[in-house]
Amino acid sequence: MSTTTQATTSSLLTTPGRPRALRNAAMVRPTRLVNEGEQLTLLCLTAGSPPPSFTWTRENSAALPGAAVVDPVTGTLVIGGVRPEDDGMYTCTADNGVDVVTSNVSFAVCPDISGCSDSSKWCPNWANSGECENNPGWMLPNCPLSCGVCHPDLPSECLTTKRGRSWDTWECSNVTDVPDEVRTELNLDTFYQKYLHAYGIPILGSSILPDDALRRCCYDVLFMLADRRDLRDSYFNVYGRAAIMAESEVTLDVPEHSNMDPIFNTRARGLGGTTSFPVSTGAEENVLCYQHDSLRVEDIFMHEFAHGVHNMAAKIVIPDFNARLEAAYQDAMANGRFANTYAADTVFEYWAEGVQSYFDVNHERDPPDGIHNHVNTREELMVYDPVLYNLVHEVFPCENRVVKRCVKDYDASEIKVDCENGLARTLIDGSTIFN
Ligand SMILES: [Ca+2]
Ligand SMILES: [Ca+2]
Ligand SMILES: [Zn+2]
Repeated sequence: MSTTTQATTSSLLTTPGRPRALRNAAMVRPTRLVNEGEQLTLLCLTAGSPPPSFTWTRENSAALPGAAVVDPVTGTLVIGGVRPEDDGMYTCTADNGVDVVTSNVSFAVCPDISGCSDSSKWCPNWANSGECENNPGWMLPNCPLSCGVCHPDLPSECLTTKRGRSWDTWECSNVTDVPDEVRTELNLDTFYQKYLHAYGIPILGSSILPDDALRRCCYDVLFMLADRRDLRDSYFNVYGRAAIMAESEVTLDVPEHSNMDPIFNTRARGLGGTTSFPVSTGAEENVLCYQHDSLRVEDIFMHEFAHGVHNMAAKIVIPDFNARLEAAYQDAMANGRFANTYAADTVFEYWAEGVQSYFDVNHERDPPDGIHNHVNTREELMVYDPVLYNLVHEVFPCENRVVKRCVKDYDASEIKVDCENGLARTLIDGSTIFN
């Protein structure tokens, strides 16, 4: 799944009588392609006694990026805000005075291409057949991305390894094994043994996850990506997926999250997807509304998936979305809105809490209790913070009403799809999911 290399000093590893030897592997998860501006984490996995010290170097003796920081204890190298020129091969060296081991990792950086787009989905095909040279008068202005006008050095994988358009179909009822072609294309760990899909976006769980938890997750993804084709295409295109942890599983059991700080095992029952770790997660006890769930009062997966829609779709597809959201957040903070709530924590939580209220699945506390306030409905959000409401509405223009996970009245539910000017292209009948 990633570009690990084995330690180059295997003879040392088998020499008897030595202190426990080092072994060492450098890796970047979950893919060797990273997007410009994102934080990149390179791991230097090792074990040994005494504990080693770590050194990172680059090929051709190039200097480490200015934004690179190495954790002296774990050896992890973090580059905050990676730039295209930071790409290439990096070498981790671990030395504990007994052994010295090295391993390499390389990655490519996809530049931000949001300011350069093709006007037709056929542009890549036309470019491949030589049309940029044969017909430049039309091609260069209409297919600037595929013709390499704006990014002549664009690594081809930045275009060709993406998945493309989402599907017009879904299967949210009949849970199956993970299809081989999906497992291969998304490099899915064998932890995942159960599968549904919403518009081709995999909905995943382990063998012990109840099927109904996967169905509810699939309904949520179907629901939250119904409103705009461009947004679900984007979530699909960056290999987006959703997963539900069984009640007995924890955050680090999710393969994409297995290298996170273990504190997330007790702190989180779901995380939003990002383009680096493109899985949005939730938990069985919450999606199925178990009585003993400590977070039962609110829909955690919808909160987390709102992060995923933001990170993997809205900010990529909608012009100036992040700048406008940030401005709304700053204005809210300056005017005391969401004081003493989680929405005030960061612009990301401001967004996700706003989405929860828009879909009437937030918790309500009045006075605010440090996490929530009185705003927990669409109507209240519209009155309390109209700018945030408008941003949420821009992403969810169909104004669909979700079936609440504790009410489960799917029979009477419909999901409008692809709404422009309030007019839906089609409808999804909610009763087809739980039958
Ligand atoms: Ca909330
Ligand atoms: Ca309220
Ligand atoms: Zn959040």
